[in-house]
Order: sequence, then C-alpha cells, then structure tokens
Amino acid sequence: MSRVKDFFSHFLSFKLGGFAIFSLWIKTVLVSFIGFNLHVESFLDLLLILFNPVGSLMLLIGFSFFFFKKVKGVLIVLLMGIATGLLYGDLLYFRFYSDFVTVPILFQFKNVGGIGPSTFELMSPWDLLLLVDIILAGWLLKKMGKESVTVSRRWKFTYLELSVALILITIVMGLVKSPYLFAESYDREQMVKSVGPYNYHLYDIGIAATNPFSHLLASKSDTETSFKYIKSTKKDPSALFGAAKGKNLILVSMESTQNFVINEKVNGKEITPFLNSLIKDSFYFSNIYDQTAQGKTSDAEFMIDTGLYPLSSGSAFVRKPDNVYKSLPHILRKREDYYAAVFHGNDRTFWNREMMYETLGYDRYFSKRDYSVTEENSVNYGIKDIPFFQQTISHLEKVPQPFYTRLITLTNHFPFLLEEGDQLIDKGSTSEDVVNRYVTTVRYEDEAIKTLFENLKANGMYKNTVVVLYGDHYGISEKYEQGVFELLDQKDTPVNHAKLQQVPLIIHVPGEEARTIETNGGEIDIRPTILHLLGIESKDTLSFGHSLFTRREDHPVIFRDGDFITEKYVFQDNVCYSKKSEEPVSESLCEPFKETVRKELRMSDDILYGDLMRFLE
Ligand code: GP9
Ligand code: MN
Repeated sequence: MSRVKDFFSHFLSFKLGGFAIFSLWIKTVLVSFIGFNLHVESFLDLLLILFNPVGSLMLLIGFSFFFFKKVKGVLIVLLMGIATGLLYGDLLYFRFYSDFVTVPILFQFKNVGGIGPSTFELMSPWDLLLLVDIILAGWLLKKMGKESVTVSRRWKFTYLELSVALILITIVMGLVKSPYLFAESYDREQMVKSVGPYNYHLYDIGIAATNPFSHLLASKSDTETSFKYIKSTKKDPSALFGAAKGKNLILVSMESTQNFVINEKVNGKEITPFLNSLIKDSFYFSNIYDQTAQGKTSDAEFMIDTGLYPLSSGSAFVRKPDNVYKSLPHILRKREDYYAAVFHGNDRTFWNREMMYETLGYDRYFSKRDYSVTEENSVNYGIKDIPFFQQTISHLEKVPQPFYTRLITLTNHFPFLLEEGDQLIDKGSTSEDVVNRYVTTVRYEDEAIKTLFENLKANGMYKNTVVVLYGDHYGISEKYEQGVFELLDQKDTPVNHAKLQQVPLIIHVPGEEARTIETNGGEIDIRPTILHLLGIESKDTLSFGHSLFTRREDHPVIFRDGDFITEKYVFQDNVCYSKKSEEPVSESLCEPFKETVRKELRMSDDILYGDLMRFLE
C-alpha cells in the first residue's frame, strides 16, 4: 500500500511528465479516430483504442529519468517531439496509402522513391494543432526554471513495472478481441487498433529483425504440408487445356488500370474503345481482383511469375531477390524451350527488377537504356506508351520464338499527367481532378494497345501469339474514390469499394471464340490460367491460384491484408457484407473461409521467408 502511495506522491510532482503522457495520449487517440479512421465495431474496440497507447507512452516518457537521478525536463520535451513526429509520419503515410508503414518499406524507398505526390499536398493547416502541447511543454519547462524532481530507485521500478504491465494488458485485451492477432499480423489495421500505433511499430521492428532466421531454420520437410494442401486443391483440366500450346505469349501489364473503365463512357465517348472491341474477340474475365500489396506493379508481376502471394510488407522483388523460384520463365524454358524477356521503359533498378528478373530466369530485360527516351516522347514516369510499344515491336522481332514476354506500360500512372495533344477524350467532370485526368490517361493507354495489335498483325506475329492484358492494381486510391462513384453514379459503400478493386483481365487467343467469364478470381490465378492454355500441368511447384476456366466459386479471393471475397460475401476490415444486400451480415457467414485465407497466406509466407523452393528438384 505504501508503494502505491509513494508512486502517486511522486507522480504528482512529475508534473511535466504527467502532462506529456496525458497530451500525447489525447493526440494519439484523436489521430487514431480521425486520422487513421479506425473502424469501431464494438465497445471493446473503443476501449482498446482509448487504452492501448497509455503503457507505451509511459514507457517512452520514462526515458527522461530511467538513467538519471533527477527527471530531465528537456528530455521530456524531446521525447514528446519524437512521439509526435512518429505519429505525424504515420498520419501522412496513412493519408496517401490508407495503410501503416513497415520497416521493409523504409528500405525500399531507395528503389521506388518515397510518398509519390508532393508530401505538402498531404498536409493540412490543422496538423499544426499537433504541436500545441509541445509548445506548452516548452513554456512550462522554462517556467519551472531549475526546479526538478528527484526520483528514487523504487519509484523508477514501480513506474517501469506499471508501464510494462499496461502494455501486457493491452496485448491480452487485443488477443481477447482477435485471437489470431499475431497470426494475422498482415492485417495492420487490426494490429494498430488492438495494440496501438507505438506497440505496432515495436512489433514490426521485431519481426523485421527476426525474419532472417526463418531461412536458416527451414528444411525440406517444411515443404510437405504446403505440397499436400496445394495438391488437394487441384482440379481436372477443361476442354481448353492446351488450346494455345507452343504459341508466343505477350503479357501486357496495364498500369493502374481498373475494371470500371471497361465499357464506360465520358461525354458519350468510350474510355477504352479498343479494349471493348477486343473483348468481343477474347476471353474476358470480368470479376478479377487486384491482390497486390505494397509492391504494386512488382507484386502483380511476382504473382504471375511465381504463383505466390506478395509479401504483406514491402515488395518481394526488393526483399527476396536471392530466393529460388519455380517461375514461369524457368518452367516454360524447361518444358517448351521458351525464350523469356521483359520490356519496360523505366530504369533497371526500379523495383529491383534487374536483379529479380535474373533470379526469375529471364533471358533479357529491355529497359530504359534499350529505348530512345527523349523529353518529347516522355511524360510523368518516362516514355509514353505509344512510342514504347512502337520501339518494343522492333526489339520483339529479334527475340527467338516461342517467347514469353511482359510489356509494362507506364503512362497511366498517378498523378495521371498527359499533354493536351495526347488527350483523346474529354476529362471527366467529377469533383476529383485525379479521376478526371485518369480517364484521359486510360484512353491514351487504350490507343497505345491498339497500335500494339496493329503492329503484331503487320509483322505476322499476331496469329501465333497469345496476348494477356491485365490491370496491375488500382489507380484511384481510396482518397479519390468519391470521383469514381460520381462517374459511375454509384453510392460510396463498402461493397462498391470492394468491387472497384477489380482489374481487367483479357486473354486473346487467335482463333478462339470470345467468352466472358464471370468467375471470381484474382491475379494469383493468372499463372495457372496461362499454363492451362499452354497445356502444362504445374503439379510440382509450390504455388497458389487456380485456372480461371475451372476455378471453384467456394474458394475465396484472398487479399494480402486478410480480407477476402467469395461468391456471396465481401469480408472487409473485419466486417462480413452480403454482396447482394450490400449490408453487414452475421460474421458466421464469412467464418468458414477464414481458415483457408490464413492457411494460404501463411504457407506462401513460409515458402518465401524459408526460401523453400530451394529444396525442390
Ligand atoms: C515503374 C512502374 C510503376 O517502373 O512499374 O510502378 P508502381 O508505382 O505502379 O508500382
Ligand atoms: Mn503499377
């Protein structure tokens, strides 16, 4: 009892420290609710958000006296600055990405640059309020002059014990709320909501530091469970198995292209007239979802080439270029002696492509240095799509056949810039300028793809070539989505938001009859679909996804943050919605799929972190 009394009498004299903890707590809670827009589904959620920063903030401010006899006021102000800086960094990152930063992301900035648009654009004058308490603390410190609190060893220990106990209670409460909190640590919103932003960062740092050990500890026996599971999900081939055997393959990665542009008009004009006409002569998969994570374009490439899910944090291209992969180039070379190449007008190091393409087994990477890139033929990130395709064709003509190639477009990239002369359609007239511009860059990309087909017809390759066109990921982030809803005349609902994450997938096999295939699927299914058409059984690889010609509707489309979509339901931010009514429904309806989601993400991560493919023949 005397210990408690002693603690409180000390704490009362710990004025500046108490103020710091209190004000930082208020700020963190406000930023969590307003800035991170954390969804509160239950009373426990509310309690968690209110409670979870306390222990870590106490611990942080404790560093103003843990190693000293007296409390160091200046350190308190400094620590307030650090905590506020961290919180503000998180806030800016969240405003752009609707996500929380991870350690690997910080390391990948050298490959991809930091936050895309100018950081200033993400700031608001209201943000200055975050400084008010620090200024006040500085003023208090000045007023206190030489006045300082002496702290006993005993008080230090009690304080430390209390802080750690509060952190532990936070974690236990988090686990009560979500028993799979750590198994699902890829769900960063759930993590931040449960343990708070500061503990989340500590956990993330811990994971990043211990990841290398998975590689050391892995052995061949670790591949068995995954093999068993993957084999159990295989289905019999369809009649189209081998329909494109031996043909050349061209994959076109359509930058930031979402499915909503297909058959959509602005001022009476189609946004994608060429793709719309191509669909009438191709397999069009109309319910394919973007499954990429922080690795964006490279994640889409990664899924297609390896059949693995992307990493939950950072890009696998940047983080795992030294692994062994049973990639498409390797498989196609071994079975059918295909030549593999990638064409892209950007720097070789972007997304660590140069290194990763070698690992994936590409024979050649035609990058910026193989193109004539001038100021006139460039915009935004680099060479415009029309000159890009024109120059690609002459490279392609020299490549040995049969080939497996990927052509990566670039013009339709945020912030969607294009000179007037290249704008072939009116800008949109929504309240979001980003969306209005997006329409014009997509229209330009469509024109560029048309030139690709014209060239393939002109040089005779067309008849013997399968062209797979896919949107790599969303272009309009949640921040600007309102504009899309205006364009489509839709309501901003969770289910509509989920549907906006669809990307177009068109597979053009010359001579095959057109078909629109409405099966739900994702980018992870592109590889097995291609292998299916080429007539190659891929039973000996550790990879996920299903041929879209035979994919079963009871298999969920899995997103990297643990969300998923099934035939009838959308599971998003831990809420189960009915696709039909667009309303939340009982969680038990989504429950049966969760085990599959956890299992696949976990296995895919184990394969990547343990580099398990090195154990396969
Ligand atoms: C850059 C291009 C765009 O080379 O792939 O990258 P993104 O930002 O879309 O991942
Ligand atoms: Mn991209």
